[in-house]
Amino acid sequence: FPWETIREYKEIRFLYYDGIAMISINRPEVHNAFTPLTVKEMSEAMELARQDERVGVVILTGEGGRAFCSGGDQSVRGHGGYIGDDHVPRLNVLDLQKQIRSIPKPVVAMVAGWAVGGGHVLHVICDLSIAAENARFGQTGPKVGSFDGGFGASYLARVVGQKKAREIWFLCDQYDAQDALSMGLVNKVVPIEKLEETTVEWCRKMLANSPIALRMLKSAFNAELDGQAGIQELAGNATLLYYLSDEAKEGQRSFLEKRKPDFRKFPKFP
Ligand code: 1HA
Repeated sequence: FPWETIREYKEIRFLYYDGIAMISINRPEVHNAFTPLTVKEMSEAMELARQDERVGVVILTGEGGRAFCSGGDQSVRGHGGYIGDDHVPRLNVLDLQKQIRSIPKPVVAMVAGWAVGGGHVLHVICDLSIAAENARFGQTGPKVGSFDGGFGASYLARVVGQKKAREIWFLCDQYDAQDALSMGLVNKVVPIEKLEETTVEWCRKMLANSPIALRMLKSAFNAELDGQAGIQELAGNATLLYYLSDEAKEGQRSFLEKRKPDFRKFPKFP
């Protein structure tokens, strides 16, 4: 597909094609492990994708065909977090996780090769995951001295169930694409040559559907799990829809025209 670069970055690629934004981690030599800079760039790209009215769906992936993402770069892990040029320890991938969850557009993980550790959590949080046959999944935290007890544990358990989620974290085993499909961890498995084509096809199906319906559904799926923050998202969408109505516009107009609002003419639905 003729992807165009939206913005140049050091550690990611950020591309656009036909309603789809693609954020791709570009550190294949370390299986797309992320540094604080990688995550900062991904966060900025995610925000740009959110603001860009051309974009209806976001693909998250990694370069090279051998890895989606291998989690935090252990070579820059320091005292209290992952350390960048400013010498400050950070766990900024947690903020990116929240962005993936709250962007009101579907985010699709396109997974070839390794999705492990914090990289596995990223695909778990995406709305959909499409895997190549060479995909390998797992959590490694308890092996390398880390854990993600946030979405990485609780949302994983919502996806695959409590027993399986505890197995994944406690044993740190690796799972192939078929294992992942059978536990509901991915939506589809395809040969690697078909990975991008299939992912774009799925994106196109979503792009052909009502964007507000998709937006409402994403926030509705989140609302049950995300407490007040989830309800805030859903309610924000309700406000958006209300602002589109004549009834809400009458309130605004009456204020600006310094008169009493006339809400009597609006229907009182059963
Ligand atoms: O848990 C968290 C967090 C929790 C809370 C809040 C924030 C968090 C943020 C991050 C994380 C984490 O991600 S912790 C988990 C970190 N990741 C890992 O433990 C996975 C480490 N990698 C591996 O176990 C293996 O590389 C592999 C199973 C994915 C692939 O093995 P393979 O095919 O044998 O390749 P390998 O030779 O190991 O890797 C190729 C190169 O990539 C190696 O470098 P080279 O020897 O060629 O110089 C390898 O060191 C490098 N590499 C792979 N993964 C990482 C990495 N370098 C740094 N960090 C990595 N994560």
